[in-house]
Amino acid sequence: MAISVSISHITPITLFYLLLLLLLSSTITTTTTTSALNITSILSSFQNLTSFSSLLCSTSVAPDLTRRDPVTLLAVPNSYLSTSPSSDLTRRLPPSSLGDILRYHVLLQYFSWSDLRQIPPSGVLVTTLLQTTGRVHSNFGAVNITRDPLTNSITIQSPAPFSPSNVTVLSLIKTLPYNITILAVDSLLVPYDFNLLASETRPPLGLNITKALIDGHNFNVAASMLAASGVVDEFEADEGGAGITLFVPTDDAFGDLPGNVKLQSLPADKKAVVLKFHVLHSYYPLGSLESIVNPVQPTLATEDNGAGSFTLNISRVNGSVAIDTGIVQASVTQTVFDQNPVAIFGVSKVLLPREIFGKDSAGVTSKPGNAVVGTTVQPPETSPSPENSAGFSGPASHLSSPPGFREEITSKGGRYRMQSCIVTVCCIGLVLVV
Ligand SMILES: *[C@@H]1O[C@H](CO)[C@@H](O)[C@H](O)[C@H]1NC(C)=O
Ligand SMILES: *[C@@H]1O[C@H](CO)[C@@H](O)[C@H](O)[C@H]1NC(C)=O
Ligand SMILES: *[C@@H]1O[C@H](CO)[C@@H](O)[C@H](O)[C@H]1NC(C)=O
Ligand SMILES: *[C@@H]1O[C@H](CO)[C@@H](O)[C@H](O)[C@H]1NC(C)=O
Ligand SMILES: *[C@@H]1O[C@H](CO)[C@@H](O)[C@H](O)[C@H]1NC(C)=O
Ligand SMILES: *[C@@H]1O[C@H](CO)[C@@H](O)[C@H](O)[C@H]1NC(C)=O
Ligand SMILES: *[C@@H]1O[C@H](CO)[C@@H](O)[C@H](O)[C@H]1NC(C)=O
Ligand SMILES: CC(=O)N[C@H]1CO[C@H](CO)[C@@H](O)[C@@H]1O
Repeated sequence: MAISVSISHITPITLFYLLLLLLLSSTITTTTTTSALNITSILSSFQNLTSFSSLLCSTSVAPDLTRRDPVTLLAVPNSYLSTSPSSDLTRRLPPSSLGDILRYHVLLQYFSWSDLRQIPPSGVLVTTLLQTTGRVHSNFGAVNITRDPLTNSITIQSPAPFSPSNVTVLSLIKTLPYNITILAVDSLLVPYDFNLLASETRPPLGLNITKALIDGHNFNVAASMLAASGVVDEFEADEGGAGITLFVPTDDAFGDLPGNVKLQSLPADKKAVVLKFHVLHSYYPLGSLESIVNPVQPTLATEDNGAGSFTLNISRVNGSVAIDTGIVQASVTQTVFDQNPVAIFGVSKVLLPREIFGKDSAGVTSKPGNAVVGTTVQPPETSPSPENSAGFSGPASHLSSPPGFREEITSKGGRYRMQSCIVTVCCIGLVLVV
């Protein structure tokens, strides 16, 4: 965005415009960086991490990382990765096992350098991406970070007593507060009791999801929608990697949809987005869902539409797992299928994304007096999408005042909506001044 203003033309109004442009461009920058936490490109500027970076790609762990922040990544520099014991692991293990070991290097918490300096000698327990796969026992997918108070040296190892593998932090490579920190460590860290052989020989499940749903009797509508839209092939392809978790509405749930929700008449691409909104890109057995650390979970629809959108809020309510889309509250009613790496749960309601079915969105034809979907009434989407943040020059079209700030301004992405609200309010002010 090049701004050239000759001095003679600077008037209070021009200044006002400049101020607005500044505000707006800061909004745009933060928005683009949110959706672009690309670990491969961050690591590419470090010559001594090229091998580790290519391992992340060859084991398909890198794409898992774009959907996770905040994270602290334990990276092994080339010189350490090429020597024993790390080199033995990279040479010996198949990509699936190596992928799980690398997931153990992704801590699901942001640590600044000073946070690390304040770690107590008794240590802190931090969950890793490996824990979310359900492929480890108890909390062996977590790490215990300890600091020696005398030398300040930081050691990371499994919380299991007598775990043989440990790593020492060498240096801070990079930190982007409060999303990602990359630390150099002196070796690959092997999770305790990690059954290298088991994941090595884990056969591809090759589950036919449509058939599993038809066999579950209660899921015929979902089964036919999945098969007709073709997304089921995509889900089955995702059975590798970190696995998948599907929430499948019962036939009753489809029957109970309010009359103003025209799910079947959505265009095919939107219908596919709604279906992908029912799937998490990790294997979560019921126990993991019940104790989920991060309630707001990205879905497969998030991957196509950008970080912060199409998320599900998963929590434990009244002893069962509740799923909140912002406009629909559903609960998990049964386990249809659970075999690592695929979990399929029945849910009591169709999970309607507020991005499509929120008030004033295209998916709902609202008739006054008709039943409102869910309980919360959503103001129209005001987050700066590429079209309306870039095209600021055409003022009139985007200057409508939102009826109010969104309720969940603490959630991810909320801050940008807040910012855009401020911009909108400023714009209205400007129009009044002019
Ligand atoms: C990340 O960046 C690399 C190049 O820097 C590119 O090849 C890759 O496709 C990007 N990945 C994503 C998920 O954007
Ligand atoms: C890796 O390279 C970066 C600069 O590119 C440097 O700051 C860092 O100390 C190096 N780390 C190791 C462990 O060699
Ligand atoms: C972490 O390690 C420290 C030092 O070995 C130990 O005292 C502490 O109990 C460990 N914490 C956990 C949760 O395992
Ligand atoms: C880490 O491992 C090394 C070698 O296996 C061992 O000598 C050292 O005591 C371990 N450190 C801790 C803190 O467990
Ligand atoms: C999956 O099962 C359904 C229903 O039994 C069947 O129509 C479909 O052909 C199967 N798909 C594959 C890839 O075998
Ligand atoms: C998620 O849902 C729970 C229970 O409904 C609620 O307490 C919590 O505030 C929600 N969190 C977010 C970020 O929406
Ligand atoms: C939880 O249980 C209480 C009492 O049985 C009930 O009033 C409430 O509506 C339930 N909440 C949800 C979210 O199901
Ligand atoms: C690159 C990135 O994701 N940046 C985000 C880090 O987190 C803060 C909020 O904690 C956001 O404002 C940034 O956009």
